[in-house]
Amino acid sequence: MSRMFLTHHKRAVSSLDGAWRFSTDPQRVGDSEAWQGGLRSFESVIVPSVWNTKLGLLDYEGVAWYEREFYTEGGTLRFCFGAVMTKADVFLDGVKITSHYGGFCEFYAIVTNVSEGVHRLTVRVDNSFDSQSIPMTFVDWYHYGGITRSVSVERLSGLTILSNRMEYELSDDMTSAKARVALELYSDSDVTDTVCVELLGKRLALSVTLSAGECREVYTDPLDLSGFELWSPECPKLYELKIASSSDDLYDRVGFRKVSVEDGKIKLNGKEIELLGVNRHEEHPDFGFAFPESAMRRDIDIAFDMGCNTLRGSHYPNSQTFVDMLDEVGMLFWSEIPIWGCGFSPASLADPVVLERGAEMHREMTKYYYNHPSIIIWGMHNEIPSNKPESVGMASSYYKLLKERGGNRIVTFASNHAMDDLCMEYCDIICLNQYEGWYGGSINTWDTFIDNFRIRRDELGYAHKPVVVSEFGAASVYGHRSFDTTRWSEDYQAELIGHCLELFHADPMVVGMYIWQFTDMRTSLEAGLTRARGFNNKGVLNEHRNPKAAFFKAKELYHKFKN
Ligand code: ADA
Repeated sequence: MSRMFLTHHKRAVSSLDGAWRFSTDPQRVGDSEAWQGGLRSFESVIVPSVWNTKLGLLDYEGVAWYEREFYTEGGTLRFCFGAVMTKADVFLDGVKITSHYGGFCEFYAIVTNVSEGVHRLTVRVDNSFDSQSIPMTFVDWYHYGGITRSVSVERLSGLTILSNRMEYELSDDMTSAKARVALELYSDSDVTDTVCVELLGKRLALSVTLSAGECREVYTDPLDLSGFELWSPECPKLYELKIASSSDDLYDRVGFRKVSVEDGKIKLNGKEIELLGVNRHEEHPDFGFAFPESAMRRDIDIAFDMGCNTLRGSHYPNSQTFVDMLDEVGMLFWSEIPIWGCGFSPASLADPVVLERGAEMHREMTKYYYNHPSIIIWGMHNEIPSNKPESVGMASSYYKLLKERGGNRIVTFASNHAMDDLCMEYCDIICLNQYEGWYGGSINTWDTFIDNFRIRRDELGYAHKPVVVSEFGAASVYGHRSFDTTRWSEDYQAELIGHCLELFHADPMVVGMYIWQFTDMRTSLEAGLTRARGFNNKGVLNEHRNPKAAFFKAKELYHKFKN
């Protein structure tokens, strides 16, 4: 996978990015005609990309096939996909080797006894949406499709380290830690080998025996660590974690920090912190979800310039590369899965297929993103009908799952039912999406809203739960200026955002704010009917990252709040 550092020194990794053959399958005849045996007609595309950026395919939704050849010296191969939007069936030389559901997380397939020579890899991609898909049919972003993140093939032999998770507990004075590393190990043959783990100059060795084809999780003994610097936004100190067997290795980066909710405040490393943030989609109209890495870095620089100390990855896991960058620069992150609930009926909320798909996405997110110190918040879901009794099962089960698997993180969800939400038991902080002054009310009704919510929160017995306003904002068309601060003007948006930021900052109940949103972005055909240009225009930047008046307002205030 594409990361900001080399994850393997010994393991042979070959990129499969670049030109692939491609064919849409609007009639869905590929299965009956066995296209996995070879595409009959095709054009070329570049992987990673979304197919929608090909001329003529902007609104194509459905099935498409990808194939390419590659050469291997043979043996045991691991095919790694960064993300495929949304359902992938993968074939090697016409034989299915794996299927995966969910467009924003990595997955892999291991195949043994591959012969030396040239082989064909085929991927059937399906990005159709329905009442059981996650996301569902109706969302406020664009339904891109394709192989959107990098693909690679690795050659494995002997004891292989598939993944790791560093669990740690800091001492009270936060100068030492007890850490242990969970290792997911695999071997293609019967093997007994020693796995060495190195962290901060300490080294542990454990002997492991696996039988051919076995995949197992083992824990190292506890490592007593001292002398490290804490990871924080001011000093984002990262340490290399090296894991090696005699035939394989895995490198990762870890950081030590503590996030907690105490006395109605969020604390990082024991110090109160105010979250000054913005919601960001990993989307660009020229690239869709296949967001270029250089542009990621530029977005982070822009967010820093704006004065943000946090981003919300609305509304799905962002690429590992992006989160690596956040770890490096000390930007705090909220990561969530693409349950975007406006389209959810109460029946869907309780649908076992939907529940399990969401649970699996949470398991994947916590598995692959566990070691990132920048992630301080896991988001369970966004704007599900959490005022309906059917939502309680989803909220309570995801809360439990994330608390059990998510490490030291705040677990929450974004509610648009401030006054009648039934799920607020299942969050460490209360997060509200509210659009006073846009979908209803006015700029001035924000004050009443906050006061009313305080009364409700206290009546519910949640006075200890701090509040973050996870979404608020107004749309503006870039370049549309007005003396009268009318809606859709940059001036109205700047005034509303300025008012909200001052209000939230001054209120002791509110410990954080995430403006909706970082940039304008293309939205779905359905949502686009009510959105100028078919874009959600609530960005403080336009889609090309040109700043609107609201950007400068937020910049002025965020920098003021920090000083
Ligand atoms: C919701 C939703 C966002 C966006 C926003 C808006 O709160 O979570 O994804 O759709 O509304 O612009 O209306």
